[in-house]
Amino acid sequence: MTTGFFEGLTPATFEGADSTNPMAFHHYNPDEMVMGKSMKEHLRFAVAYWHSFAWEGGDPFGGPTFERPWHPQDDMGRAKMKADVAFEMFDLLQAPFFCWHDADIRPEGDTLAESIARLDEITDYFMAKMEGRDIGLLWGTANMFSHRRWMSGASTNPDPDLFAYAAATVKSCIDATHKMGGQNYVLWGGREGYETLLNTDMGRELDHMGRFLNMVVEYKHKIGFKGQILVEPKPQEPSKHQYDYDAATCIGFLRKYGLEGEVKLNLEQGHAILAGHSFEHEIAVATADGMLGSIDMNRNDYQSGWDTDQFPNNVPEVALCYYHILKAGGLGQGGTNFDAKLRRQSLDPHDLIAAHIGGMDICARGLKAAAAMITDGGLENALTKRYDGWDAPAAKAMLDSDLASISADVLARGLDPQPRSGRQEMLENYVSRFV
Ligand code: XUL
Ligand code: CO
Repeated sequence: MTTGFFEGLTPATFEGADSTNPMAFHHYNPDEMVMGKSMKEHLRFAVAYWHSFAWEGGDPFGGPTFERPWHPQDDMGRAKMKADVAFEMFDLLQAPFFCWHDADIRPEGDTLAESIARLDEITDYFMAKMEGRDIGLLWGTANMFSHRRWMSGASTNPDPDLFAYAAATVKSCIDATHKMGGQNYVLWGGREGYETLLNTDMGRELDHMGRFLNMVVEYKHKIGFKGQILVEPKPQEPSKHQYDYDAATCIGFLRKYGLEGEVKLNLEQGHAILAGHSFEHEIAVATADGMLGSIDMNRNDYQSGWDTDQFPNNVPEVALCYYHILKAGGLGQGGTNFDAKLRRQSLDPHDLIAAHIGGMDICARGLKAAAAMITDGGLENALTKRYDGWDAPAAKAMLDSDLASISADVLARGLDPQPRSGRQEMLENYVSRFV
């Protein structure tokens, strides 16, 4: 028996690019092989519980617009109804993964003990539903930003009791993720930052955050959790400044606290844009250091300047992201999480399904374009050519030399280097042949 929420809808199937059925896949064909792996294995799509089921459609100017039968979300019966609907949606999309925050899936208890007991109960309920279904948990995480207790941060809070509360909260979420066979555990520090430096001891807060993350890693090993620990960069929103500003900042932070071999990055398109980067820039920064863990695929509205978390719709952008991901060997234990939400006027259950179908199709097109560029080798050949001077033994040896010797050699040879074209437009034209 179903809840009836998605009445009239049947599981989306691949109908090909010529189909006009808005509830079918036109490009995402889970079993289609791309560079030796199925699309399903490459993309590892996940549905984000918070946007799809917990968000009620409010914005800074107005309250909820969605009226779902599981609202208000303050009782376990309705949490289970929400889970029933969520799994019906996973079936309709053939989604291989989902992701949650504790706060999305269980109502807050009167005490932490009650909140944890509820988390345990709802994750058991999930596991019963996962039995016999081809779906896994891509990642779990703790929401340590919505409740007022977190307003001054979690691990960076000036009050040690909050650090303790955060430690207990994260422990419960790692336990639940581990129990569900989760592939990753994510920490996004929504309030790990500051509103004003006037009341902030930044050095101390960073040390506390570094120690906290080390505790997370120690606990992971203690319980034998095999998932990756990931941090998610974002420069601001909700805090004025967040410590996990962007990929490069996070990598520096992880190195400073000895975590570079233990923690990787969950990169999000919208966060890259807020930091003044492109998404492929963030992916390239991470892959250059072997730090890519997983991605949150969405898009920001380029005019509003907010983290609007819309479903992706830009094939050329998405293609370049998957190009860098494929070049680095793929997503591994990570995946493509739709950290994306409907617009608040998109009220209907159909909208929720269509949004995901569209996002999955865009990613499939991006993946296929990326694979075609890799197979063709045009960009790689251009790179090889651009750096080919470095193949010469004398050029390589220079890296082990010193400034004075290099200078003597330059003067002796009367070197007068001539600039060469970067060929940017030709390369952009090349990419547009594939997207
Ligand atoms: C917020 C955001 C979060 C994280 C998980 O911008 O991206 O949803 O992905 O806490
Ligand atoms: Co995210």
